Amino acid sequence: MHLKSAVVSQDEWEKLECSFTSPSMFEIVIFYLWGPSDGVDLLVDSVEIYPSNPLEKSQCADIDGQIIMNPHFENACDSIWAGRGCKICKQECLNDGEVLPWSGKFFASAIQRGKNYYGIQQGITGRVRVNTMYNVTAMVRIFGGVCSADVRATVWVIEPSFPERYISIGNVQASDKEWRELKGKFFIRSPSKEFRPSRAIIYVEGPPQDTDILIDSFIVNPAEKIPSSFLSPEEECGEHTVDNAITNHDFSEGLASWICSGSVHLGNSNSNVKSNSGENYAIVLGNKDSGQWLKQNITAKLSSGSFYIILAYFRASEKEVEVIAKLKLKHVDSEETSFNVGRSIVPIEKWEKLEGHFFLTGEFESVVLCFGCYSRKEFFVDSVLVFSPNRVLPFHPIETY
Ligand SMILES: [Ca+2]
Ligand SMILES: [Ca+2]
Repeated sequence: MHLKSAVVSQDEWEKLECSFTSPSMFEIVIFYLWGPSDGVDLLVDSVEIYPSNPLEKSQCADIDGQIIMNPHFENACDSIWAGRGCKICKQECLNDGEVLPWSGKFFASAIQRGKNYYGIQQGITGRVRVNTMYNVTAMVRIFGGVCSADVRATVWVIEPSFPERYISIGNVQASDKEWRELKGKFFIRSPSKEFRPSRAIIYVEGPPQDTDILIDSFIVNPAEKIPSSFLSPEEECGEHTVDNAITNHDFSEGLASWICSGSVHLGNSNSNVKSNSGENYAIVLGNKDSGQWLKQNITAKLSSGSFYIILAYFRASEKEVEVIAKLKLKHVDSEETSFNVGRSIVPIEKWEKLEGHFFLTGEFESVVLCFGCYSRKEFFVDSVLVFSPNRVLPFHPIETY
């Protein structure tokens, strides 16, 4: 969809203003600016996109990192909060004034719920930040059906080329007699800031079907940021100890615990390449046959239903090398499968970090992590880390189900 174009110069900033109607159904919408010919830099200072109805503009602003729009259900914005498999209504009171809002004039109710996981939801794609801890406080209640039931809040995250994740925020035993506070936290773990979810939805569900969920407010605020050093192997293996699934991750015990069926040998800092950690690193020669790559069997260290992050440092011996991280996975009663879990083009002059991730489901027999490249080029490996963010954040276990 072409929006508008303008002739701009290098002398001054030019304002480009236009409007568009968003399609009613969409998976992903990408906004982009382009135009100048090759070799000419395009400078962009600020971009604002908001609904043309001025009432809604303030609700869309990211005030103090607030990611929920209409958090108190006081505005009539049907498209912001939506039913998840059921209908939602805006209410002033229920049962002749027996149920009144906890605050303000209105609350919402999710009605005609056919399943216990039906409820109320809001899309937070684009507003939610990764690697940021969010605090959640919601006032909830139930109506009709049972007099007490568990109400849960969850974030559903979809990322490119990655299985969807359900991150549990928290739950509360809700009552039909009073409003109760649902408190929780959530954190969308990502290997890097650039790696953003293509879709994120926050939702509330839980009680038996036909019991209405009432919700008066849903507040989400950023809590504490995880320092970026958190993702660096040196830091993590030092101060914040993570549960590294890799044994002898820095090659300090030579090649112990590593499977070296191809051409693998040990290098050390006495040569002209200084190791990335400790004294040693591995030197691997690429091979078309990935069976000949550097491997480690990590089956015993992993558990099903968990998300894992891989971090490792690589460096090329001569020219730059495309290094690939593969996982060879054998499930019970099925053939071994292998898939790429990370990839990086590494230079000769410095150690380059490779970041990857994978998700394990089902009952597996063996999991082997492999590093290699398909051409007969030589590269160095050091400081290998495979960990589950669940275990790094004991104060907020990420549940995946
Ligand atoms: Ca309210
Ligand atoms: Ca080392």
